[in-house]
Amino acid sequence: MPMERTFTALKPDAVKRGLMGKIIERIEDKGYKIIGMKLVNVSLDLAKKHYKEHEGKDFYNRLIEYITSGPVLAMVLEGENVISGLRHIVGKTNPDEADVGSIRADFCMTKEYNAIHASDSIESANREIALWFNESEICDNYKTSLEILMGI
Ligand code: FUP
Repeated sequence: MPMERTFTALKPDAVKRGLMGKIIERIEDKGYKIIGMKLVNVSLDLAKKHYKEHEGKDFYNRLIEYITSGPVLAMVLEGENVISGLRHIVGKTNPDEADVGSIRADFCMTKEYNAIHASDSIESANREIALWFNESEICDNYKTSLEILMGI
């Protein structure tokens, strides 16, 4: 099983609704290790770079307006297959289509305000981690109890 890193961000609706603790609890309960975490007022420049693949789409302007409308809790996670595993926990973009038990199904009503972003591939994860975090902000100098149990 490959040990991976991914980027995830709790969006302004999750921060403003007081859902940060509940969502972080799901991440920690799964066993993923949080190695970076900060509350960010997203600049227009960062928003455009983060969502560059969506430039030109009909929802793009609203998406940029929304992600810059309040703080975002940015995180870097580490774990076995964390990229696809976290996407599974997050659920499909549209909360109506997300599996019950996923974050988006349980906490969200619309795909515009869907609480959380999670990188969708190794390439995206590497790009997004480098975009949002400096190397000095990564705290991977500790072991979780699960890592100790697994002897890794
Ligand atoms: P996801 O990978 O599930 O976060 O979804 P996408 O990368 O496809 O889309 C990024 C964000 O764009 C979504 F979280 C919400 C927004 N979006 C819309 O507002 N309308 C759409 O039809 C699709 C995406």
